[in-house]
Amino acid sequence: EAFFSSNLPVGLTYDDISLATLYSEVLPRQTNLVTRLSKTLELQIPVISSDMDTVTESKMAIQMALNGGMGLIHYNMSDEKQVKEVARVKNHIHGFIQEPIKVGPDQTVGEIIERIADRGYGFSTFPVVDENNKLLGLLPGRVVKPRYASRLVSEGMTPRDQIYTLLEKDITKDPIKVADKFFTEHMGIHKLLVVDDEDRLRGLFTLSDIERIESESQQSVKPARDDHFRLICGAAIAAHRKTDGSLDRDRIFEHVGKLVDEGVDAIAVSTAHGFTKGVGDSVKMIREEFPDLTLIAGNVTSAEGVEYLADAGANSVKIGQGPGSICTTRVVAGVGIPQMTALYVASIAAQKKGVSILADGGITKSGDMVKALTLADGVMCGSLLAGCNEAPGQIIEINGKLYKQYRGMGSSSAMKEGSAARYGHDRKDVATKAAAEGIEALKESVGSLSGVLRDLVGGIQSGMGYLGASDLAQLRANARYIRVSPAGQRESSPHDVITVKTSDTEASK
Ligand code: RVP
Repeated sequence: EAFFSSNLPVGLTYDDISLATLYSEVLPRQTNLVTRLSKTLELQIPVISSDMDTVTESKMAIQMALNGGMGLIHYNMSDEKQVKEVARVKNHIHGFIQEPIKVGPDQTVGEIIERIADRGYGFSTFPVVDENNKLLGLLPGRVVKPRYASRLVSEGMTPRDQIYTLLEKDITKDPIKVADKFFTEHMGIHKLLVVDDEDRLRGLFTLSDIERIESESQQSVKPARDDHFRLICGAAIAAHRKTDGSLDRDRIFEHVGKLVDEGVDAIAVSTAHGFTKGVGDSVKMIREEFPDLTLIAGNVTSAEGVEYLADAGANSVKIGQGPGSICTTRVVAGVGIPQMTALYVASIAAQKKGVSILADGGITKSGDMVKALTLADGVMCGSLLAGCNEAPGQIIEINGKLYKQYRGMGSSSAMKEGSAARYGHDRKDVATKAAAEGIEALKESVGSLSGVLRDLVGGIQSGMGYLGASDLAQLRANARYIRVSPAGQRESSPHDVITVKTSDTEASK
């Protein structure tokens, strides 16, 4: 009956609606974009880069965090490689480094050079400690050279009695200020080690970090950092299965455990269909073993799906089935819900359960972000970021134009490399019968991520200004939606003119 009386629920997406303006005293630049995904995870801007193999590896995740957001490292690689990618982000930049990378006196300089390349360290000076973590010296960058590869660390290090140190108990109040004063007083010194009463290494400061922190405090958007002042980083995992199809508990624990050891800030159990026993059970298992870890899970597009994953222990649920620019799930499988409607039903369930939600896929401009953020706590982007220099892959030139590859994780080529699990298949399926749910595409090369994010964030701030919202909670509270007619949609983009200059980036279309 409902079917014929056109009482079927309506599915609306970003372009189907517009936001009504409200009286405002808020200037866009005064808005605060901080968002919270769990009790422990806060981002400075509500933007996350997708866990896709043409979007997020360590380079992208580092820049996302430096710009206040978070990258979710994809899982189309071995567990070990992914752990290393996370380590690269967590080691990238430091204030007071509480667990500094150290070396032993009996290692060769060659071994240290190899480790630097392997882990992607951006520094080459290391404290030297004995097996009890007692400070023996400092290996200066100027001796970490291939020429000395066969020499021992102990031969090249500056000995203990010639190194400046501070006592841990003397820096408890305002460590950054103490370090800043020290570097001003000691011209030419770039590393300051911190030790305990027994001369065991407890941490270190570097001059460049202290200077960066000072310049950051003057920027409007701050980097997303953890309690130890390291950049925030997330990683996606599959619901690992054994060959008989049952969940591989040991592998899940081992994989997550290693990521946690590296300091990962969020784990996402990331699949195309999250309202499933496999995803629910994986989340439950991880929650029991890692009670304090921020867990993201998905994807779902129903209230029941959100509640199911929240009950399993997820802190944040990814919403989106079929909206992605490279996604063919709706074409191939005939399922999915347009994104604004999906977010709406999900947001009600999320509020009830006290979890956050992420709007994943289908975002093509900053206006879509503003609309999504009236219902979600963050947005997840693939297509908007895949053309950035920091996305994996080379820039390709075609007829004088520059592009980067962008492919769906459900495309057959990506599934062959490991993402089949996300779509409920295994590698054997892919070789024979799995239907691809994604395509391979190109994105125009758009330069550095910070430029792209600046435009996107600027757009979000403008939207908030129009709605009189000084923070994201107010944006959610103030939103009033207008359904846009087809003529209204035409009116919404530039029309009836000959375009001379398009906007500088797609973001501000
Ligand atoms: P978009 O930003 O519109 O490019 O969408 C990116 C999102 O699309 C991802 O975060 C993911 O949820 C989804 N995706 C990734 N691969 C595929 C696919 O092959 N179908 N879909």
